[in-house]
Amino acid sequence: MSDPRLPILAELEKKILWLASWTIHNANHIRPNDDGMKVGGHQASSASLATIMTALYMAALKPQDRVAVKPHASPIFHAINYLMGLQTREKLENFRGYKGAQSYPSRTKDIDDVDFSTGSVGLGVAQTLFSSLVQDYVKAHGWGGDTPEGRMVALIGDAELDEGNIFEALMEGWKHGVRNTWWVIDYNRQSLDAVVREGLYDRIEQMFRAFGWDVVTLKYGSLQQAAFKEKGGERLKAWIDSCPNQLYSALTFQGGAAWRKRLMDDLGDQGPVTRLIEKRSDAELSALMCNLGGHDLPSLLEAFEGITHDRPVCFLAYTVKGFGLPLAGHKDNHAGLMTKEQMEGFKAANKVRPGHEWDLFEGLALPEKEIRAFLDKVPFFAKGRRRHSAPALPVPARLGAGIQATMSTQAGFGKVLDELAKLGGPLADRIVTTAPDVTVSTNLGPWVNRRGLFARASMADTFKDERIPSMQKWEFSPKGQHIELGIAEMNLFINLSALGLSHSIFGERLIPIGTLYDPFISRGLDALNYACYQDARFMVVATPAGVTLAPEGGAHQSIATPLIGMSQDGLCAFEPAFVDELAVMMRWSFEYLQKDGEGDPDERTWLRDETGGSVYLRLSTRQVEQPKRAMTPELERDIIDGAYWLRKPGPNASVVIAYTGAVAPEAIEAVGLLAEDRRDVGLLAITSADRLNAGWQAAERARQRGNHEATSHVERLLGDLQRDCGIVSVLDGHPATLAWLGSVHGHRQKALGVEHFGQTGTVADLYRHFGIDANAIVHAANAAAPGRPVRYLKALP
Ligand SMILES: Cc1ncc(C[n+]2csc(CCOP(=O)(O)OP(=O)(O)O)c2C)c(N)n1
Ligand SMILES: [Mg+2]
Repeated sequence: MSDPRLPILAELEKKILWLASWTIHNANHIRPNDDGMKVGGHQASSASLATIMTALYMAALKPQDRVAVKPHASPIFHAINYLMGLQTREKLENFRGYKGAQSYPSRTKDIDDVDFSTGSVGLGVAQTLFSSLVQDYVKAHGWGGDTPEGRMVALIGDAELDEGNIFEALMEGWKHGVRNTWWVIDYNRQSLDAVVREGLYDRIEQMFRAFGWDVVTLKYGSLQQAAFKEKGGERLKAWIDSCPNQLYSALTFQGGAAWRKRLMDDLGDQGPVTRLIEKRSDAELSALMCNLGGHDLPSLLEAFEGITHDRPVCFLAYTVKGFGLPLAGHKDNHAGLMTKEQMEGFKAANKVRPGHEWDLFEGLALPEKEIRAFLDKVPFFAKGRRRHSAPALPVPARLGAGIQATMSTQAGFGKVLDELAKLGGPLADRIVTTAPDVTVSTNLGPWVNRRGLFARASMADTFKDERIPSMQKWEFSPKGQHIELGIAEMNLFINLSALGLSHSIFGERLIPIGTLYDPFISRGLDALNYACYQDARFMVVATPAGVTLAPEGGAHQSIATPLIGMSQDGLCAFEPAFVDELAVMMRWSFEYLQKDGEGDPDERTWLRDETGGSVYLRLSTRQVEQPKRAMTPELERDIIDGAYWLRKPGPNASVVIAYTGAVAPEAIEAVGLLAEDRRDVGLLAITSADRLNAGWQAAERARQRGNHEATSHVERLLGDLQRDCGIVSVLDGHPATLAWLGSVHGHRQKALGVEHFGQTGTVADLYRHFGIDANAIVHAANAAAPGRPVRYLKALP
């Protein structure tokens, strides 16, 4: 018996395709090409997924499922939500415009429930896999109540599979026994520029099977399956199977008459095949040839609803790019838009009267009442919004760090976590750490020893059982709190992205902390940006950093990361010099990660901390003598605001030294040397160039808007310096990070830092080589500040 939902679903599919196409056509914000014509908007890419998304959203999905939609199918997504009353006409009319519906589904900017943002192809795909692992993590820890397990679904373009991060994710998923993950490949055999290689399906299939996935191929729609059963049908099937992608696309574009000519030329036998072809009109023949599995509702429903296990599944769904539109199949259709005339024809075909383009039930063959009744019961939307929240966990007033006379910030990080693990409590229990094969070398070892590694099934540590002495316990259990990853940094950031959305996706708060070597931030940078873009909340701890890791060699040195820390939206960057600062930063961060408030910026800093965000800590392995000091509330506040005077300049200061991070001893030494010849030299400890700069920018904007009183932290700090006082800034990173300090009040500045790759040697060798040692600082001070030359200058190398 035929599925009673099919007639309504077919109507809805038509409506969804219409609304998406109209949204694009109607939008004023599509970029004009050189002829002044509008292009772009992804009409063809959207159409390709219209049937699949209808089957999923309107029938197969459950409320607990979550979806990452191929970025350029956003108009279909918005159309579905509009149909369900979750998107507004106003936003669709303003598609791609200021505050309109987004070109690519966006969790933060769209009003409809985008489960996972997409845009940079490949990342949303991997996000579903990691989100599924997070679901396992949450369930294994006994959280999440009795909500059934959801399927994490990605709708993927076939050319999207070129992105390497997808394969990295597959490998990681295999290691962790990923479940409940569905990847639906929109196999339209077209990318942006071209038609994809022949035989790609075969590679895809073998690859997924190699990683333990089920593969369901949806190649022939039900019309085709029926035709194959007719006399001569076998030969038609053989022809389809051997038809090159380019030709299939070209004929699809040309339509029924072209199909007829080509099929008759190739297959005409004046017998059964000829009859099979001839008994169909051009339109019917075209419909038959475009009736691929991915455009066949009965096949799609059967495939999706037939899955009763939790193994990961790849659906390889054959589709037509531009399905149902005059652009169908044309290799240049990626940015193609229907002409006015084509749109008029499409409108007429959909029985939409002028002025009724946005009417939900316009032109549909079934009664509105019947369709409304169906929409009211669509399972996926039945439980209301899919966004959850979770209360913020309390954070202890102080974090212990077991500070020793001499230690590194990296060791301090390990210590803070170790103390937290020991202390226990709700925060410690919700922390989940993760690292790409650098757990031990980034000092997560003590934490992992106490809290264990996560796996759904327990695994003993054989070394321990065999009584072989080792510093590291490596025990896996469902209660473990560390997710060990392979080396791929992309996976680290997407895992952080998934963990950092747990409160919103699964309603359970996690505090994710990921560690990696600082230079490899660049390896995962797009995924980091992606995680921030969808407002995932996590702490990334990057260590070791800069050239200070000296003998480890040039390949592992990082130069640009402080600038990344400053410029990455959604990420607040700190670089401590001392462990007591780090403990303050981590404590503050645990609260900051959990905030999602609104409100005006703080008038002291001009930072908008109530909104919360993620945090990046750039740490070092350099052993540094720790200051013996009491942590006062004022000092705490200044550390978080981004800077404090380690030595306050006197009223006659001719120069101040501003430093960040591991070069603190050099800055302190330089100030000592300078003090012999200059009075009142100041030493500014910059704990966050990012926050200091952001506050300054924000205060400036506030002043431009008429708030003349607005003053930021850095403006106050430097406000008492005399007009001709010089500033020397220094850090183990790109000098531009701090080079703006002189512009705050117009002081002359010399900015020291690292600009070149790759020397190896001792810290002293390298600091001398790059000009960030005490001698270089003194030289720069001499050049920046008026007055007599300072003594103790050695020649610069
Ligand atoms: C990382 C990244 N690189 C490039 C692009 C630009 N881009 C958008 S869609 C596309 C082609 C996608 O082809 P496919 O995945 O087959 O989807 P289809 O257009 O066929 O629907 C490209 C190159 C992007 N969005 N992200
Ligand atoms: Mg494609």
